[in-house]
Amino acid sequence: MGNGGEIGIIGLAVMGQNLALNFARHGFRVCVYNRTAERTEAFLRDRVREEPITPAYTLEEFVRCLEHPRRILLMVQAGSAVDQVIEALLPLLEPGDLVMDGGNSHYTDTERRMQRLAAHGIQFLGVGISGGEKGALLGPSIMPGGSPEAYGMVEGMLTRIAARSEEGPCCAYMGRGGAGHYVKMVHNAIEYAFMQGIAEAYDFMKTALGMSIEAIAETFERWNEGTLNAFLTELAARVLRYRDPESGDPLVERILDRAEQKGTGRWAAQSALELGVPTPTLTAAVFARTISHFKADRERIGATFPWPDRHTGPFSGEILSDLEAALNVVVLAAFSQGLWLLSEASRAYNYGTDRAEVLRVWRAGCIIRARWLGFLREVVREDPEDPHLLFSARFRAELQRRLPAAGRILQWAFEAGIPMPALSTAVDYVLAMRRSRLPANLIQAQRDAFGAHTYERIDRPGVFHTEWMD
Ligand code: NBP
Repeated sequence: MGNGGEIGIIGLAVMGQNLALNFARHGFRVCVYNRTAERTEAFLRDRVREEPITPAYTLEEFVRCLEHPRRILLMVQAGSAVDQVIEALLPLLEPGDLVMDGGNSHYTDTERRMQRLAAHGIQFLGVGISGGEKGALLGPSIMPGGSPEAYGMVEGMLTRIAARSEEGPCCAYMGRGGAGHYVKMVHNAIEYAFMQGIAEAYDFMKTALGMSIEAIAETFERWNEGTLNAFLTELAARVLRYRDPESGDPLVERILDRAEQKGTGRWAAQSALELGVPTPTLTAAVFARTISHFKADRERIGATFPWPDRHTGPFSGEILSDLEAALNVVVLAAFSQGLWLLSEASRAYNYGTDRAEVLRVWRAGCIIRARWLGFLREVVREDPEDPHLLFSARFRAELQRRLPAAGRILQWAFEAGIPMPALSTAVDYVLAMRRSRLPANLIQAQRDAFGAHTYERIDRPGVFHTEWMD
């Protein structure tokens, strides 16, 4: 141990700056480097005060600034930038050094980079970080994956800067290889579904019930006091309450209805398809954003496709509690699907991911932090090997008592012309998973009839083919 930096951060956009300040405010000596020197200078000038942060303006200087073995966190744009920085760093590093990628990298890229660096004796961790810029500064949720030895080199530091819940620091080892980035990807997919569910509830209140934006905000605030207590529920209310300084109207009503995405939700859907794990609600949330992009097409089609668009009622006073129950169904289905996907990925890729630890790490600091997480963790701990939350009687009971309300909301939504893809897939998912016999027998018969694909029978073992057209 010397006076060198205990951690080096490359990339000083919003996340890198805030993480550097977070480490430094916890007493760690930090060295920072950014490709464009002006950004480093602006950071030091505008944000660094007493914190032990040392700038470097070349990679050579940066590497010299760090004590051995070096611990370096990359916070650059996901994609080719990560490879470029790694290639530039590689000749400057020594065996035993550790590089971490804290961006939203694809888990297969992480595995590839891990192998590339391992060939040079350099450790690599793929570190999922959630919480946005505020979380990075005040305490994010941190999901590191890679070798246990590499994690051991930074465990103390990462747990110090992480958010804390009543269950401890929101940082834990997520497993081998690309597990950290895989868990972060699933986190983001659940985030997509949760946000889509919230957007559908808002649409229902606005379009079917004709509620004012204020009344909708109030409803989310009330829901935030109950089982839907979550960062995203609270955020929805806050965003709805914000008024456009120019017009005085709720700003949300002036925002173009085209939702962007950076890829993690799509990657999760692709991975689910590859692994054969049904994640219809997570995937529906990705497609909902995709459909939102076709604004001009929607306007053109809608102009000649009349529908009531506003329910004529009468609504019972129970409708908002039905809607609250329906959003709970979306949230529970999203977690159920995400955790199933994690279970299968851990098995297929040999991650060794402990899903109870994942849920503990998601308790605070991250975007999907929610009251349900404590309950979900208990359910997973009942039988950690079970891929399905649906195998738990307690979990099923929570869904079952809300399903009729969710069904009523879907009926009303249909009449009012409101698409609710997150809710309808959530309900379908539960209905399909509780059904011992699905109509897949007819699909098998047709496949055999047109393509001789064969089928199995329920009354005797074997593989069969029939000449159906005779
Ligand atoms: P950005 O994703 O906007 O990346 C900007 C940084 O990447 C700058 O420091 C830039 O340097 C650097 N960079 C680029 Br672009 N190309 C480079 C290259 N070829 N070589 C070296 N540096 C390069 O920053 P961010 O929003 O802070 O996010 C960082 C990572 O964290 C991303 O992977 C992001 O997905 C992830 N993340 C972000 C959030 C969030 O809320 N923003 C939350 C969780 C995770 P320059 O100054 O020289 O252009």
